[in-house]
Amino acid sequence: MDCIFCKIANKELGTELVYESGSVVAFHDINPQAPVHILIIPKRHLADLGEISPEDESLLYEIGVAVKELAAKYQLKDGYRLVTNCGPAAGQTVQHLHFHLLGGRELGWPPG
Ligand code: DGP
Repeated sequence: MDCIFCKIANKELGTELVYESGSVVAFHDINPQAPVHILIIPKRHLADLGEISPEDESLLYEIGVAVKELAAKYQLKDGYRLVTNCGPAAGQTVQHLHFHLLGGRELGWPPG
């Protein structure tokens, strides 16, 4: 499978990882929409949240820990947003589950 995020997770592209745990990595978004814009992904390929199964229970916890640690690392003490786009109507462009961690500015609501 030709998946750019699998290649990043496998360290094939030299993308700087800002966080890594057993099943998760995180890196800066190539097209940042906020001063802090990090993508948090599972190492294992899942197209989106629709593909999670009971075996991913600890993975989702691990992603939560990654969010918490990255929010502390990047000093997002005033708040942040965690977003996952699922499917074309939501604007998903990379078919590997990822969570956008956005912060460092005021974030409007509702999103576009
Ligand atoms: P989404 O629209 O939710 O599928 O967001 C995909 C994000 O992935 C988008 O904000 C740009 C980012 N992205 C795509 N390709 C690369 C890449 O090769 N490296 C990095 N760092 N980010 C990428």
